[in-house]
Amino acid sequence: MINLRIISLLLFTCIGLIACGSDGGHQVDKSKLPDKQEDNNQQEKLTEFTPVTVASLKEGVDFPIGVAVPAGNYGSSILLSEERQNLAIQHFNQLSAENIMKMDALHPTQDTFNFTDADNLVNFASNNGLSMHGHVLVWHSQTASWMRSFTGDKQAWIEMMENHVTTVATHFAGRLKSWDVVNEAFLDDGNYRNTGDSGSIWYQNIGAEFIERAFIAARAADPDAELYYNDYNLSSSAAKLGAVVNMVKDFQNRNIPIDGVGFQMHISGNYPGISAIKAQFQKVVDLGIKVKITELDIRMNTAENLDELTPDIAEKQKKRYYDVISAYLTTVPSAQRGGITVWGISDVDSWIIGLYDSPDWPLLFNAEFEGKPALQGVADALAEFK
Ligand code: 9MR
Repeated sequence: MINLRIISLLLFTCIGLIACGSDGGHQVDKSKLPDKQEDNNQQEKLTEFTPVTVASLKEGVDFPIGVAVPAGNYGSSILLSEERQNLAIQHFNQLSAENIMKMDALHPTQDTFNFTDADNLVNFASNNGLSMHGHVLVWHSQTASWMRSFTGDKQAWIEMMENHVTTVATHFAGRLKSWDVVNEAFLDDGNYRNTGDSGSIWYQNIGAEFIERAFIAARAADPDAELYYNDYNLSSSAAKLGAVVNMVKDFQNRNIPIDGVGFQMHISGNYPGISAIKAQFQKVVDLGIKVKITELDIRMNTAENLDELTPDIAEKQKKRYYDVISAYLTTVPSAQRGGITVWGISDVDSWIIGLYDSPDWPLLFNAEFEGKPALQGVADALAEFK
């Protein structure tokens, strides 16, 4: 009873202080203070985009600074676009194929592999001094239709999957720096992706064992490539990253090869928070393997409902890119940096476009292929912490 009284007395006092505004115990008459919030807003309203003076993002950086690019039959193929080629060569030292090294592209029928488009891209990269990150050997999405209708027992499925991994990794052996070996095998709650529309034919037909079998086959086919497990929401979901960490520990105990974890990082302007991102990176750093940001893009129009990118939002995006890159560089020691890849060159190429009702500008270059303030944010963080 007495306790209750004391609690309610405290509560009333607190509510009173909050209502009046409290400054270290003194009551403050808010009406006499300038409206700080409004002042700040007025100060922050930008009428122009802040200048971008980045000569080359990769300059002086000793780890991969990558970008995903379309190739093959995709409309905006880098091999047909001088603007994209120029920016890729000027700013980046690594490429990922956005689509053309996926299962459906490389292995259209059970007995046919089609390496032409991917070879053209890999040759373009090496002719211009860029390394390649392979994306992706085994994924539940963009599988070939013959794979989805494949029938056979568990052993037959294992052989079918291993044949894909072995043939593809052997074909590119010595030409790729690294591979996403398995992509998105876990759900956000930490369970294996299994049934439903976005279920995994690999898990359904082989079980969790498909993951280690893919890593073993990839290592045997290309002993020098770094092998990554790659997934989205790893910087926000403790349950999902927890499952990945447990898998890596299990692999390490049983000598299954794995060199790193790929954090896709399709994120927004305000989520996840920077301290959460750092804490999640740290969990993989603690395993002694590499951390790679594999698919970075930052959506900015999740709440504002804008028609076009304003200087203010561009500035927020610049700070957000700066913060994310800084978080990576201050958390991941040099020896464990697998690098940073953005998922596309120009905003017009982004997979985000068309996904939502409102437009967005998630990347480092605008529709005119000019560097955005976001580019400056990345460059500033690299210069400060690399
Ligand atoms: O950017 C890719 C887009 O062009 C494809 O239509 C899409 C199909 O699933 O895949 C996109 O890339 C994805 C990547 O391969 C894996 N992580 C998520 C990426 C964005 O969806």
